[in-house]
Amino acid sequence: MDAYERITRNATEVVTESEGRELAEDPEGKRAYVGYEPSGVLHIGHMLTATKLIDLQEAGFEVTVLLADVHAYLNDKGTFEEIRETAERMKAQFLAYGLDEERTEFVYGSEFQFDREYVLDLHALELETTLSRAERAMAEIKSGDSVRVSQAVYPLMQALDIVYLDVDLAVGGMEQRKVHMLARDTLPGIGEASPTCLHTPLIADLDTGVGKMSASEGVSISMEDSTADIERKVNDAFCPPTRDPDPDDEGRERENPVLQIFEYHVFPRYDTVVVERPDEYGGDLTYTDYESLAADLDAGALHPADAKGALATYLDELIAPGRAKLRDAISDA
Ligand code: NAL
Repeated sequence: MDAYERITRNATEVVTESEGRELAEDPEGKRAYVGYEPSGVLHIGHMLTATKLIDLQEAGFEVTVLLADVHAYLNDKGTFEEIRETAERMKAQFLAYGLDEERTEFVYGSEFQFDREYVLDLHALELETTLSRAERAMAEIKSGDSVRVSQAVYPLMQALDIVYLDVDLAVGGMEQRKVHMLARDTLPGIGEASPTCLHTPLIADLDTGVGKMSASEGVSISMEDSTADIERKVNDAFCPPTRDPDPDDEGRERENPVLQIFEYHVFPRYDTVVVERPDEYGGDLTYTDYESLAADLDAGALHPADAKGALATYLDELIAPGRAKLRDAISDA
């Protein structure tokens, strides 16, 4: 796999493609960054961007993980003390998930976001940006029903962070795209370059295949889940035996979350995936790429129940180290 392919595999888009290709020419020592509002427990959305960070590290990138404590505060996620405590737990879980410790730097937003120079740049960006643009950028990120002034400042700080952390590539889920586009459009107005951005897909709710999986609604997977929780959730997941689940299901784009998790979480981390089956049902199936597994499910050669059994086993193995860290953190507290 060449560097560009590794950098962009499973990504929904790189903005722009030519900028991405330029980075891929010599990725060694380049810096990618991603930010998270600390929440304590890693869920499957965090794990999806983390898998992309692992790809980037394998391609030669250094990674900065921004523990966005001030952003979490501005988005009404608690007091600074509460946010800080959950951030420390998150850090341990990221490393347990497989980020390369040598190539990962964790930074708290509050380490630099109160500096005079930063605050002055922030005010300059506030002058550059209309309130409605800031509000639109936050549509898929903000919590609560009403928009606070803090939530309009939030995307501007996210844009500025890209400058202050001196990164070559900003990574995030597709829900971050409007913030990144705002950054690309407004940063030149304060004399800074537009950042190159890479966006990962959103995964459908496990139980319905509709919408995006999030910690707040629908069924999600997190590092808090026991092996039994994972088995139950995966077993109950929406997984029709064909890739076009319901042709009459007009207007509702239902995805197959079981296949999505194989594609975005399992295959990037395993060279071969084995679906165990008793001999009377044909014996074990071995796959080296996602497409063959999906094709078998489509063709009826792989039963959804067998696919789910294998998925639960692999997912459990992926989260086990992070789950152990979480237990340590909670028993220390
Ligand atoms: C992500 C977040 C906050 C600040 C950032 C700064 C730079 C790059 C990424 C960042 C958190 C993100 C979320 N908006 O929704 O969790």
